[in-house]
Amino acid sequence: MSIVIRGGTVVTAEQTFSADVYCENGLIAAIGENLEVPAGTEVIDATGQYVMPGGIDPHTHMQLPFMGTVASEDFYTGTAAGLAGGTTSIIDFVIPAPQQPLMDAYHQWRDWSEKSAGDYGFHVAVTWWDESVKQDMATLVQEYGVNSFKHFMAYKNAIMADDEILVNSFARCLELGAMPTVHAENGELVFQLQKDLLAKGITGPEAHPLSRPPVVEGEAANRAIQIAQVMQVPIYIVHVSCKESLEAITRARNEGQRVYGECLAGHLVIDDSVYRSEDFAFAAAHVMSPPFRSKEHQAALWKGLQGGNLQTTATDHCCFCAPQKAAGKDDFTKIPNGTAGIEDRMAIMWDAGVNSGKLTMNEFVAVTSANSAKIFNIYPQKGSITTGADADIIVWDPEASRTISAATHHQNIDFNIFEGRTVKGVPTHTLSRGNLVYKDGDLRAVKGAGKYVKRQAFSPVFEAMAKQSAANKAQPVNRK
Ligand code: DUC
Ligand code: ZN
Ligand code: ZN
Repeated sequence: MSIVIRGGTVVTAEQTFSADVYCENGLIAAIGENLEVPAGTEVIDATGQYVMPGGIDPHTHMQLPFMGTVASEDFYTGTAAGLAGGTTSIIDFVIPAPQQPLMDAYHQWRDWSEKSAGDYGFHVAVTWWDESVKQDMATLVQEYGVNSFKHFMAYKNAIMADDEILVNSFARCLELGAMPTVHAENGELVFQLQKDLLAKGITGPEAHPLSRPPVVEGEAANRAIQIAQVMQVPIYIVHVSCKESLEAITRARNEGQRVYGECLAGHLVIDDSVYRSEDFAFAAAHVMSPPFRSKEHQAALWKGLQGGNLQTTATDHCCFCAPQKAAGKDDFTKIPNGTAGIEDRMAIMWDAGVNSGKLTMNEFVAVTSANSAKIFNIYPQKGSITTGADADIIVWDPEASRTISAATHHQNIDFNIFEGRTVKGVPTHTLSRGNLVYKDGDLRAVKGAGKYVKRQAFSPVFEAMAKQSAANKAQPVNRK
């Protein structure tokens, strides 16, 4: 199948230029003005539109078993919703139960993800530690193309990684050339604060942000970063939601440490007033961790993106419907944590970022695809418009508008945290590996068409860090 996108303006993280883009056999085969293409090639007219890399969402949880239930969005519905919104690849999370062999969990998730409509890969969580975990990490990296491992510093008595696990796992990541990532919240503090709030009779969703204040996130981010510094390993902090953790990242980066930060579209535009709604269902629908923060933190996150201290945007897409959220009617700690966003991230980032002048179009591409591809070592296969790259492409109409609503979205959830927001700038076409999977409101996602994306270990940052460590190698003192 071949498609040519004619007359558009190509926007990548580096440059903006007029060109046609010809796609053949799933790849970008040629880029140039007035391209000559074989007869029978399908033509997309992109006049007045931007042609950009498909979005990469580096943080999703499709059909995650979590907090006594299972996320309602599966790999098909979730990746299909992503395609409708211009996201063509995801990196989801394999989360082994404590004591579950990593390989068992990995195969379980691979099985579930077979039905994906868009491309996908996995970070694998390290939720416990022994020699078998260490061995499985090597197998995952060397045979299965996993190059990142996740550590939950929260969720005590469940999947929380303590400092011993962090240190062991970070050291193993370094040996394997894999990126350690962390969910940074001090799980012990969250646990104690939850108990205190319940004891005081504050049992509703308004207690959720009180149990996870910014300092709890900042402490964990700082600790993880400092452990990574001692271990001389790079680190990626997922869903940075507040000034405190951004400051920890910024401080470390200013010292030359290789620290990366991700923020969520939701954290950039929604504030914590949602938890004080008198409508339980509305407030509970926003329960996710870390929680939405005050506007002051939102402003800081935008500056983090603008200043380059935050490099990626994601969604933490993790859907629970109202009946599932109702499990926490009398106890906020039992509300399953998670919100949706995969379908809306690109439009939110364009509308709130590019339209407001906070981001250039090139920065938009950087934070929605290219930087994730670089950090997780799949660039330029993904995140670029280059000859030979996967033909994951969006054609973007900057003048068209859409009002976001659960009534019209494709996500398998009964609520949309961006409900009623009108965004200007939407995809008119989405190509996934050269297949036209979305066209002007018509979603043509194909179950099982998504491909697993293997990611090589030892991204360039590991080489740079190895050179620096070699120069600083500790030497014993020769005593007579
Ligand atoms: N936070 C959520 O809100 N949901 C899933 C896991 C997480 O860390
Ligand atoms: Zn998390
Ligand atoms: Zn998550």
